[in-house]
Formats: sequence, C-alpha cells, structure tokens
Amino acid sequence: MNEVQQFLGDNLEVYVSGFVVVGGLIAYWLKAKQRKIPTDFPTDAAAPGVEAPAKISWTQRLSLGLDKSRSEVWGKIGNLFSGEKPSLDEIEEVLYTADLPTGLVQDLLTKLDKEGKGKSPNEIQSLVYQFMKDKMETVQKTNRVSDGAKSTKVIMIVGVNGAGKTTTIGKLATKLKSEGNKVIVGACDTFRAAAVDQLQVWCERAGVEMVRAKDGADPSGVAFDTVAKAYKENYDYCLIDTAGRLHTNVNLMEELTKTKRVMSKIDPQAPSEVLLVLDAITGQNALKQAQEFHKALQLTGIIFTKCDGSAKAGSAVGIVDSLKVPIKYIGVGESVDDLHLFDLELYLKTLVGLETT
Ligand SMILES: Nc1nc2c(ncn2[C@@H]2O[C@H](COP(=O)(O)OP(=O)(O)OP(=O)(O)O)[C@@H](O)[C@H]2O)c(=O)[nH]1
Ligand SMILES: [Mg+2]
Repeated sequence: MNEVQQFLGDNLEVYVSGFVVVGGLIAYWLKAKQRKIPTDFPTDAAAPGVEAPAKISWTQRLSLGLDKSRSEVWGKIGNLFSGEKPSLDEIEEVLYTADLPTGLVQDLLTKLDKEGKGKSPNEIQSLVYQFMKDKMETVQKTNRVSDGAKSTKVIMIVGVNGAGKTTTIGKLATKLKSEGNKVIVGACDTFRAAAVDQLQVWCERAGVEMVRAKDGADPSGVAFDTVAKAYKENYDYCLIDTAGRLHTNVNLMEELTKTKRVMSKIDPQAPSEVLLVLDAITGQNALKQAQEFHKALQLTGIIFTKCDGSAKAGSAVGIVDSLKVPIKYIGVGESVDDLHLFDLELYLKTLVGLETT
C-alpha cells in the first residue's frame, strides 16, 4: 500500500498535467463543433447578442463597394487634371494601376487633353464618365436578363476557381425565389463534396430545390438531370453551378463545353444564359480569362464580383469594350443583398463620384 501511495505521490504532477491537456482538447473540440456552420457561409444576420446591421439601399451598398476604386483611381482624375499644371503622366500611372487596357488609357488621355483644359474637377469627372459610357453603352444595350418569356430559363454559371460562382448562385437563387419564381439548382461541381454542401446550405436558406450527383455521375449528368426536372416540373429558373477551372486547362474547358452540349439535348435553346463570374481583383488577367471562356462557351454575359475588395472595379470598362459581352450582375460583398442587376449609369456615376439622382 505504501508503495502504491508513494508511486502516486511521485507521479502526481504528471497526472494533473495529463488531465489539464485532455480537458483542454475536449473543450476546444466542443467549441469548434459549435462554430462550424455559421462561419463557413456568411449571412447578413448578426451574431447572437449583436445588434443586426441597419438595412441599407442598393445605391449605398454600391457606393461603399466602389469606394476603393473611386478614392484611389476614378474620383481623383478631376483634381489631378484641373490643377495649375495638369499632369497627364500622373493620370496615366493611376489608370494603369486600375488595370485599364493601354488603348483605353491613351484614348482617355487624348480626350482629356482635347476637351478638359480649363474645366473644373467636376466637369472633368463628367468627361471621364461620358468616355466610359460611350465605350460600354452599345454592348450593355444587348443585355437581356429576363425576357419575360414563360418558359424555363436555364442559367449556366462558369469561371475560374474561387471567383464567386457558388456564392453568386446562392444570392441569385434567393433573389429569384423571393420574387416569386420557382427555382432549381444543379450542383455540378462534382469534384469537391464541400462544394455541394456549400451550395446546399444556400439552397436550404433560400428554400429552393437542389439536384446533387448520383454516385459516380459526371458533371454533365447532373446538369442533364437538373434541366430535365426543371422542364418537366415547369420551373421558372434552373441555375447550374460548375467547378472552377483555369481557362488554360484544355481538358477541363472541354468538359464545360460537354456540359453545355448535354443540356441542349433537352432543349436546343438551353442554356439560355452562360454567365462568366469574374473577380474584379483579377485585374488584367480577367480579360484573358473572359476571352478563353467566351471562345469555348459563347458567353451571354458577365457577373462582375468582389468589386468591394480592390481598386480595379473600373477594369469592367476594358472587358466589356474588348469582349463585346455585357455585364449582367455586379457583386459588392458577401451577403445576399450585395448582388444586383448591373445598371451602367449608376455604376459609372458611382465609380467617378457624380450625383446619382
Ligand atoms: N468581398 C466579396 N467576397 C465575395 C463576393 N462574392 C463571393 N465572395 C467570396 O469569395 C469566396 C469564394 O466564393 P465561392 O462562391 O466559393 O467561389 P467559387 O467560384 O464557387 O469557387 P470554386 O467553386 O472553388 O471555384 C467566398 O469566401 C465568398 O464569400 C463579393 O462580391 N465580394
Ligand atoms: Mg463553387
């Protein structure tokens, strides 16, 4: 007995530290478990005990989202040009940081040089606004998000990894459903189980149906099943999520063209839209991406996301001008209300800091 007591006494410190470590690990595991779902998928809802953020209008959201691009680039051209010694070199540098293509930078500088001398900062800002509007207006007029037809609209969403496809589909499904539409979503990113779970959470929240892959199904199979169900059961919108891929990966791009082709077997008009999600942060490379996706899939539009995260939201001008494909939606944050139909005049006025009323 004495030997046992002595043994325990000698090793007491080891036992106590053992209990503390194991107890700590269990507490950490329980906490991580509680936290898991809410942090993975951002919402507008406030955390428990925190006052919910005030609802703000789309115009205000857009203005907040474009703040960086306005303050660092587009909003300061008027002041740079209208000073004692207008510095075209400085303006040129600023425009390049915004990833405006060289041709457009030179065109804008020529316009400022010809028409801007002696004008006030605000008048210069109007010149910049008019310049960009001229470059984009004709293409944007071809925009046809909803033609009011009574048939099912199939919208295929594509883009490089992490551009914001799944989030955009979640927001779009929520919006369309809240407008009274019957919406179905196809989870065709069959590469990652987590991608399907991410979409599932959005769909559950939006209250819309989601079709997921049967075992061993390939993405085009899921797309086919979703579109077939959408037509059979008269859904208004059928949104197809796809896995992200590099525009330079020939095999993966071919897989996308196959997915598109398979949908057209149900209806030659399907998909009615192929929308490329472009991350504003991508800058110059966005144009290359857009060209390759357009070549493979004949895009009908662009969704320009993450305009809140960089000073490059103005790169939209170059992309629309070169590709001749309109921007249909713009995203300025991670919550449902941060996605909106693209309104050219509102976007450009907000970007350069002109009155929007
Ligand atoms: N700040 C900001 N973040 C965004 C926006 N849109 C999406 N995100 C975030 O971007 C990240 C990637 O979004 P996903 O929707 O998963 O991107 P994805 O294109 O589906 O990614 P893959 O499926 O992996 O190719 C997430 O953290 C989103 O919350 C936006 O407009 N602004
Ligand atoms: Mg995704």
